Amino acid sequence: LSAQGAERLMNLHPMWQGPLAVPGGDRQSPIDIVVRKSVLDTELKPLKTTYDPKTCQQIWNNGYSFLVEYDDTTDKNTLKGGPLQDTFRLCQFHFHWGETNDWGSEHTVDRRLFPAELHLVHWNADRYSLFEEAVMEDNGLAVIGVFLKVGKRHEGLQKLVDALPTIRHKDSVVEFTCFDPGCLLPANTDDYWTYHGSLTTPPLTESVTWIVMKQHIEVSHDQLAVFRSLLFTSAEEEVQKSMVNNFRVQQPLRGRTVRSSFT
Ligand code: SG4
Ligand code: ZN
Repeated sequence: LSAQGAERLMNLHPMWQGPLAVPGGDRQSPIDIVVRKSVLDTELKPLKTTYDPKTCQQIWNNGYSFLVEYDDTTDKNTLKGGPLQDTFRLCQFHFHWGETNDWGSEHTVDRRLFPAELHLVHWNADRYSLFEEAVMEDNGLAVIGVFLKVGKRHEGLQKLVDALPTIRHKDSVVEFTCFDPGCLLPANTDDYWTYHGSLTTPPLTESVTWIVMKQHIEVSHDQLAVFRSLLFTSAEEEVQKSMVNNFRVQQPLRGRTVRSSFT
């Protein structure tokens, strides 16, 4: 899939039509991570995640991806350490994926595409009082990115996959409880790349510290096929569109450094 091809696929989606709240700047995401150019930073700490499955609330098809949302009114789901100075709270996670297994991730590693990518979205609760506020601010968000590869079935993911048929259409929401987001992290979270970037959908604000895991997780082809059975469209629309290729094209690095926690 060429960059132009992907841009064309993306621009067909209504989310990308109309003016953007903030025009693209100098630190946009996603990017290609060039391993040879990433710089080892020995000051980078291991990541510390503490998640409480009981704070999981609902699963939602927002017409672009599906989101699993958490209660973020208290400090029950936190991310600290790694490149971060502050404590960040999980509000939701979601995925991006392709129409086939040949592409779908937003980030790439030495130009290698993965079939899907998980984003665990956290906001800075030390500095801000709401997600909506943090989104607009420097150092407001920290997103963990995890690549998905096709292989054996992922047991943790299956509970989520089983819920997807109930939120097939845009704007459907169902209760979803007791899900540990930590089960979607790779075994090794000590090895990661980090850089300063943006949200990958409008408003594209440059508020994100990206933490991209070196190790991927494995999911089965059938599990990804259920992702692809979701729809971009609501039940009322005449022409139904499969939810696939919901990723943004790569953005220029523009002098930024990608740091790595490992050699
Ligand atoms: C997906 O579109 C989510 O559905 C959005 O969640 C999310 O926006 C957006 O991706 C961008 O997030 O980690 N890929 S990303 O940069 O988290 C936000 C909602 O619209 C603001 C709630
Ligand atoms: Zn995302």
